[in-house]
Amino acid sequence: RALSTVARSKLRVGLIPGDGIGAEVIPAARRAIEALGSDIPKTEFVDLEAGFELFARSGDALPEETVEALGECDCALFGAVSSPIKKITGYSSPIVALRKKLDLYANVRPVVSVAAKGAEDTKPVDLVVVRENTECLYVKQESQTTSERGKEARAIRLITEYASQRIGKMAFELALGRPRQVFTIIHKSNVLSVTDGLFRESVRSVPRLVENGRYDNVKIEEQIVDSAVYRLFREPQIYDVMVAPNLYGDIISDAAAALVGSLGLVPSINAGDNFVMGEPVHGSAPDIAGQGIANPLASIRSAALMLRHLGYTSGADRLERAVNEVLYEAQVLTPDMGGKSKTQDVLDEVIRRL
Ligand code: GGG
Repeated sequence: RALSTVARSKLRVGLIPGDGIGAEVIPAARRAIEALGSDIPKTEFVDLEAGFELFARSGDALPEETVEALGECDCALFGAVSSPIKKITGYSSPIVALRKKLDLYANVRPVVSVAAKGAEDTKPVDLVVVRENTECLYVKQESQTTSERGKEARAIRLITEYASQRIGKMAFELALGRPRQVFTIIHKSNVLSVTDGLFRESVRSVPRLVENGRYDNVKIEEQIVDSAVYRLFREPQIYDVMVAPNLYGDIISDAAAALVGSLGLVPSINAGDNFVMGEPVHGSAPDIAGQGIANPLASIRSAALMLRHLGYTSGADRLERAVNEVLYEAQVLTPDMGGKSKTQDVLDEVIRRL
């Protein structure tokens, strides 16, 4: 469900590289957008800050100026954030907060394989994970107490009918635009019958809430999350649109990236009714940050998804086609794909093929 294509004389894009390799891949995506020329309106980029590195410097991971400035933008690109695994007083994940503040309730993550020239694609993958982006365990209401047996930690998992129905609707709309129109609800309601049960029922109720049998041709299936992961690795071709609560969607989409060669290839958008933010699925990759070898393709694809969501189809098509050609030729690839090329080389190759 693309945002309405209002006639824009200028496209204002917020850029939030975040941490680690975010500072390498987001500038690459910017260059790729700039190279589109007249396929999109004249673009203005707004550099914005957020992330753990910013928190370490300033004590604030998500400055109010960043949130306010995004309010003046048409869309944004977010790189990555590296939250520490231990609780740090005063720190909270800026990407989780941004998704909530901007009500970007859907994280849409297409996972598509592109076989290299001459290679046989034995397990072609073309699926999209639609991850609910505002609830589940990511409400981050955790607490710790002590009993006679020692420390006890608890987390609240929030699932609402409202959020489950709206993510369901977004996923059904996506399914309508895909050739196979297979729709799989991922849950664990055999164990979590209240929370996952509500997610499952709410998503299932969506076709009854829309008029004229709009989703009548969509084939609705469902799968318990653990068996879904098993089948994803055995027979990924069975999946088309997978809709999942926040945590399962996060894990499934990272795992599915293993089927298409690299996490460095998988893009996403965080989409709400009024704003869209592209974001590569990969994290900040501190092990390779600063070496100039991060794969820019997930960020360039995220830029394409963002433009498509805004209605700039020809620009999005050109970016996606150029990325797919680079993958098909398989000559200029970063080390995560088994190549020896640098971020800059891959970017140059994409731009050359635009
Ligand atoms: N671009 C995705 C990303 O940054 N992933 C790492 C992640 O999930 N971070 C969550 C966090 O650190 O808050």
